[in-house]
Amino acid sequence: MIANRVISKFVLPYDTSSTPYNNSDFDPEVYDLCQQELGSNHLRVAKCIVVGDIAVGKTCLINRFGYNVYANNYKATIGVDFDVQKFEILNTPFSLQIFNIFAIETSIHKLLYH
Ligand SMILES: Nc1nc2c(ncn2[C@@H]2O[C@H](COP(=O)(O)OP(=O)(O)OP(=O)(O)O)[C@@H](O)[C@H]2O)c(=O)[nH]1
Ligand SMILES: [Mg+2]
Repeated sequence: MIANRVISKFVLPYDTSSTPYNNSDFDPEVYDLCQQELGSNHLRVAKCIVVGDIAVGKTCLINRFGYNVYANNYKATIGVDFDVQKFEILNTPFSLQIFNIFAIETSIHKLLYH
């Protein structure tokens, strides 16, 4: 597992004025749940859907986050791109599923948003 995907202490925001969250540590409930999960093979899954206007940088953001790469050439996403990143938080493994959805308004958007 990539070292920076192992999160053993709460990650504070880079700039506190740009986030509505002011937590300074994991919720006690998170500590309890992670403690209960220790030693189990159960894989937790979190999901994230990235949406936004055409060519605002959704795909670039995901590629930077997941693979630390950036490409200058624009290739429009067609349909839905799907990525999985594995993490370990407080010794509990989990997968983050990232759905990268193309921007052109189509029936699939209407289906997803309405
Ligand atoms: N200057 C600058 N350009 C960026 C940045 N992020 C992305 N781009 C450029 O913007 C263009 C579009 O980026 P994408 O990530 O493909 O955009 P997208 O939102 O996925 O576009 P769709 O898939 O069509 O919805 C590309 O040419 C990128 O190189 C940024 O932070 N700064
Ligand atoms: Mg894209």
